[in-house]
Amino acid sequence: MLFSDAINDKGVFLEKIEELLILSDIGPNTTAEILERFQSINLHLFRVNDFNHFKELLKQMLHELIPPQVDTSKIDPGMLNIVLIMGVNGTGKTSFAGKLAYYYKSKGYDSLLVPADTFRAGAIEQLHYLSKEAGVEFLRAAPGSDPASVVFDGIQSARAKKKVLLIVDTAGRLHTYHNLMRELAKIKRVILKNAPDALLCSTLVIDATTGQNGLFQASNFKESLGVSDITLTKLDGTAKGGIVLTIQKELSIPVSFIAFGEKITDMCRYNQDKFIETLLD
Ligand SMILES: Nc1nc2c(ncn2[C@@H]2O[C@H](COP(=O)(O)OP(=O)(O)OP(=O)(O)O)[C@@H](O)[C@H]2O)c(=O)[nH]1
Ligand SMILES: [Mg+2]
Repeated sequence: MLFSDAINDKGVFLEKIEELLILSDIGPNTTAEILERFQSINLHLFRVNDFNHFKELLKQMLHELIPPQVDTSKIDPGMLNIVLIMGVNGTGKTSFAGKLAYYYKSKGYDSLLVPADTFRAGAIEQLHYLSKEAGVEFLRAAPGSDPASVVFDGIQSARAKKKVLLIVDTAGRLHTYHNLMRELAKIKRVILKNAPDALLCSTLVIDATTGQNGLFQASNFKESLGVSDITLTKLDGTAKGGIVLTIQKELSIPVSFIAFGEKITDMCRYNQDKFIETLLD
């Protein structure tokens, strides 16, 4: 192969890499960073006629750029564990609450599901239905009641019933975004005040189909409320959800679970190696 052919191939392959990254939703900044790294690699190091070699290099780069996966399976059976599920409207929070209860039940950890979305008509019943599917208890709450009071009741009830896990579903949309953040902050204060000894995990649910907006959501929730980890939903569609790699890289928030369907079993732990593999398929 002539040297000029090699240069041409490199250019074509880099365009393909760029396309792959754009389609993965990893975001413009990380895409630019990766392309820059490719540009700085000596041409002789490339097996220029082998696109799979480029892909392998890309995987290597992603592993270097993204912090290594941390173990977020932190249920401590010796104390009360609380998962506060947060996120914007429609990301899959309530579905995830049911899936999580089912998942932990299968691991031997019993939970109480708490409907702190008292705002949206039907949200309480939706969670009640899921609790029956998951085979776990559900805390009754009246529509329109104060979500922080519901969480307070949930903490007392979980303690009385010696539950290992309290899973709190929250609203995604209130009259304004500001109100949503204020309500979540109040819920968090109630948890910290009334269960200071509990292990609290504040999980942000991000919908893979929202693409780049995921970074904006993660940044906002982190700043306003603190985020322990992320669950990425709706990976059963065409969206690849690569934005979580950029979220891990730029905001240092780990990913714990992925959801890929509407059934209660359509969820599993996040596996970074597998995720990157699928992303580049
Ligand atoms: N395809 C698919 N659909 C999902 C997934 N997770 C949730 N859904 C669907 O997305 C829609 C919204 O899910 P919810 O769980 O109600 O979302 P939410 O965040 O609780 O919504 P709000 O409480 O209104 O903010 C429902 O139709 C769910 O069945 C998923 O992983 N894949
Ligand atoms: Mg909901």
